[in-house]
Amino acid sequence: MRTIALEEHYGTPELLAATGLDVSWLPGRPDQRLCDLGDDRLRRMDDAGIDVQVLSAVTPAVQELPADRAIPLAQSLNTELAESIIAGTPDRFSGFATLPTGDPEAASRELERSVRELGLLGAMIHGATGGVFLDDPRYEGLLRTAADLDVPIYLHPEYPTDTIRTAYYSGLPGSVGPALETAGMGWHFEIGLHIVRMITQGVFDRIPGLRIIIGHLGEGLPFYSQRLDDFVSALDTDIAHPVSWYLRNHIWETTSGFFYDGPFTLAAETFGLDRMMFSVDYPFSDNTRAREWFDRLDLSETDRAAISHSTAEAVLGLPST
Ligand code: GRE
Ligand code: ZN
Repeated sequence: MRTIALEEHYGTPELLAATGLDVSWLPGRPDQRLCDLGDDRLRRMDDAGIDVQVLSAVTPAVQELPADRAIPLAQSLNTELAESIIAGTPDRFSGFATLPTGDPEAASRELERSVRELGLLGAMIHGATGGVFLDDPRYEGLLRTAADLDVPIYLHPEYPTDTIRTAYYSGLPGSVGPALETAGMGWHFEIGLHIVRMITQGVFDRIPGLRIIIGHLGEGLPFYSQRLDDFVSALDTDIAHPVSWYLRNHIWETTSGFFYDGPFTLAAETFGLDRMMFSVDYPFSDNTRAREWFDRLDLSETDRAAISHSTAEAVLGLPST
């Protein structure tokens, strides 16, 4: 069965040099696989029966660079992604654009160029840029551009600001702080909160065509959905629906990095099985582990095909297979 994976990261030496990103401390040494877009990556995809990776630049991509560096770097990354990486292996790779979100107007123009001229499938945005969330009015134009182009935004975690880091993650042994502020826990809470901020600020009421994808089986939101409806929706917001309605109508979610039956079942119940899509989170998670877990899930063939490829084809505007 065809399998498309949507949260699959890559780096380039130029990007890593510009951001100074060091992920060599992580278990499994993902740094050794990040920049490979050739035989090793393809062999690991083949071993796990993954047909297509939708590639995205590793967090935080260019988002924390000053605009005069972020804009040209985003442009060159997107052009290289489309014209050499994807063009060289179009049946195996697609991609999400990298956006210089520190300059929202430039980000909007780059999204338009990436979709219209380069054929990228949408964009990945990594959390808050310099602590500014997407519900800030300055991002309304960028989000409208995504809706007008009819492409999704994949909202992925990014490193916390220094204020958050000091308040929540300091004073812990060894690399516990760096692990907890990122994939160990903090990242997931931050993206869950980010989505609820967007919902309660009326972003989806104002931009009904906006489609957001999140990873990690819904970034904790399934667990908090009833609580959000009980408390947040009841407060004096101007939003048209309970919080959970927006989860079931504007948000899609992937299995990236979360290969557990219980959270999967809860996510499917909260969002709807028809909004769930297979992903790995390569190279930070293992293709084969994701595949073996997915194959063991108790699903009808129709639901398995939907999660494996057909929902992604619809969300990404790919031909259905
Ligand atoms: C990611 O998905 O970007 C990621 C990292 C570091 C650790 C885990 C992880 O960048 O999933
Ligand atoms: Zn990821």
